Amino acid sequence: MDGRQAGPEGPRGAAPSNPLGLQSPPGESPRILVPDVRCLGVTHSPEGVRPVSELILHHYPPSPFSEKVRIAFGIKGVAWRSVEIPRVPPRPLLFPMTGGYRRTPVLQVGADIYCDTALILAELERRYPRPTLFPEPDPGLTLAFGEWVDGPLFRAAVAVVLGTAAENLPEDFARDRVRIYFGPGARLEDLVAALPDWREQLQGRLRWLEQSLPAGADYFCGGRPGQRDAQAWYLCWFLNGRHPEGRAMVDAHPRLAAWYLRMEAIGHGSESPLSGEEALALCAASEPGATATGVADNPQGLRQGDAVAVRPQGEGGDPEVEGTLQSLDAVRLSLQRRDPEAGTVTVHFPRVGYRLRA
Ligand SMILES: N[C@@H](CCC(=O)N[C@@H](CS)C(=O)NCC(=O)O)C(=O)O
Repeated sequence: MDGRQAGPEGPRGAAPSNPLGLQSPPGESPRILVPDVRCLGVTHSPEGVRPVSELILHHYPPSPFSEKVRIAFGIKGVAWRSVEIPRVPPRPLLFPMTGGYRRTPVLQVGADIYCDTALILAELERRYPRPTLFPEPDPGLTLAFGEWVDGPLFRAAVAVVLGTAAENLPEDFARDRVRIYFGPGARLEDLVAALPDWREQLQGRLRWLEQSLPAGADYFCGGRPGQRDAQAWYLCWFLNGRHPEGRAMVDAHPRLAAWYLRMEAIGHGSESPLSGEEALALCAASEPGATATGVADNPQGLRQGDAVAVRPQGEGGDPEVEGTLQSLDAVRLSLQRRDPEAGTVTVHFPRVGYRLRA
């Protein structure tokens, strides 16, 4: 399987009807349907970008951030390979490729590794432009919406889910997750004690979600699902699956409740399993793809080939990934690494939300 069968030319692909190959639904101006995706580092070509290799997602089924990517695969209708990783490190078959990046999920395409769902979705859009994840004219707002869902909204949901399930959580899992989402000083007992407050924090934001869904529209940006839907979906999916009253919290909002059913029907595209060993061997046998950009002028004065270290911003205790700087611009940064098991790998991160240092 090469990921192409249901890709841009696959059953959900649309015949180009404008210079960017985006299709206009009846009654809508094509101009409005051409999103300015330069902020994603995405350049649409009329032909689209043919995938050179299959999409391999390293994830575990209950992972909410992974669900964001899985539903995006469904929206695009692509074929992908699924590698199931442990819920808690160590991850000895994945870390040789990522250099120790510890968040989930990770997308692998040959010897290119994409970290963070923001970048994974941008890369998916680059490789499979149609149907677009950005049916709206303001993709910057979608990215900012995503940062809000992944930040304050997700943290409130995690607090309510972990706080409610506290007595039944495996200790190492609970300690790990409280640390990465609430910082080094946080304790599960504090989440439990503050549960009534966290519930209100969550409910107030779910109300904002409802108010972001236009009345009469099937999806967040109108008639077609896109990245805003993927963002909102993973959060509601997480609540539904992990909190006894999660579905009721969503269903308390009539527009969200109806939208949830539409999203549920989208599915995950065409998924087939792959072992971690096979994915690592495939990485070792591949060369990273060429990156288009060099290193842009930057306030730290970093240059191509410099030894650098990258980690998510914040106090989650994430380890740094080390490598040599290969490319950098306002959207993404890419490191090259050599590993005895994985070979030469390029590891890509979004620029926003990651701390880069020499
Ligand atoms: N900003 C990251 C956050 C990802 C994240 O926090 N994922 C959770 C799983 S849903 C995680 O990494 N948990 C710890 C782990 O899997 O080791 C992204 O968008 O990919």
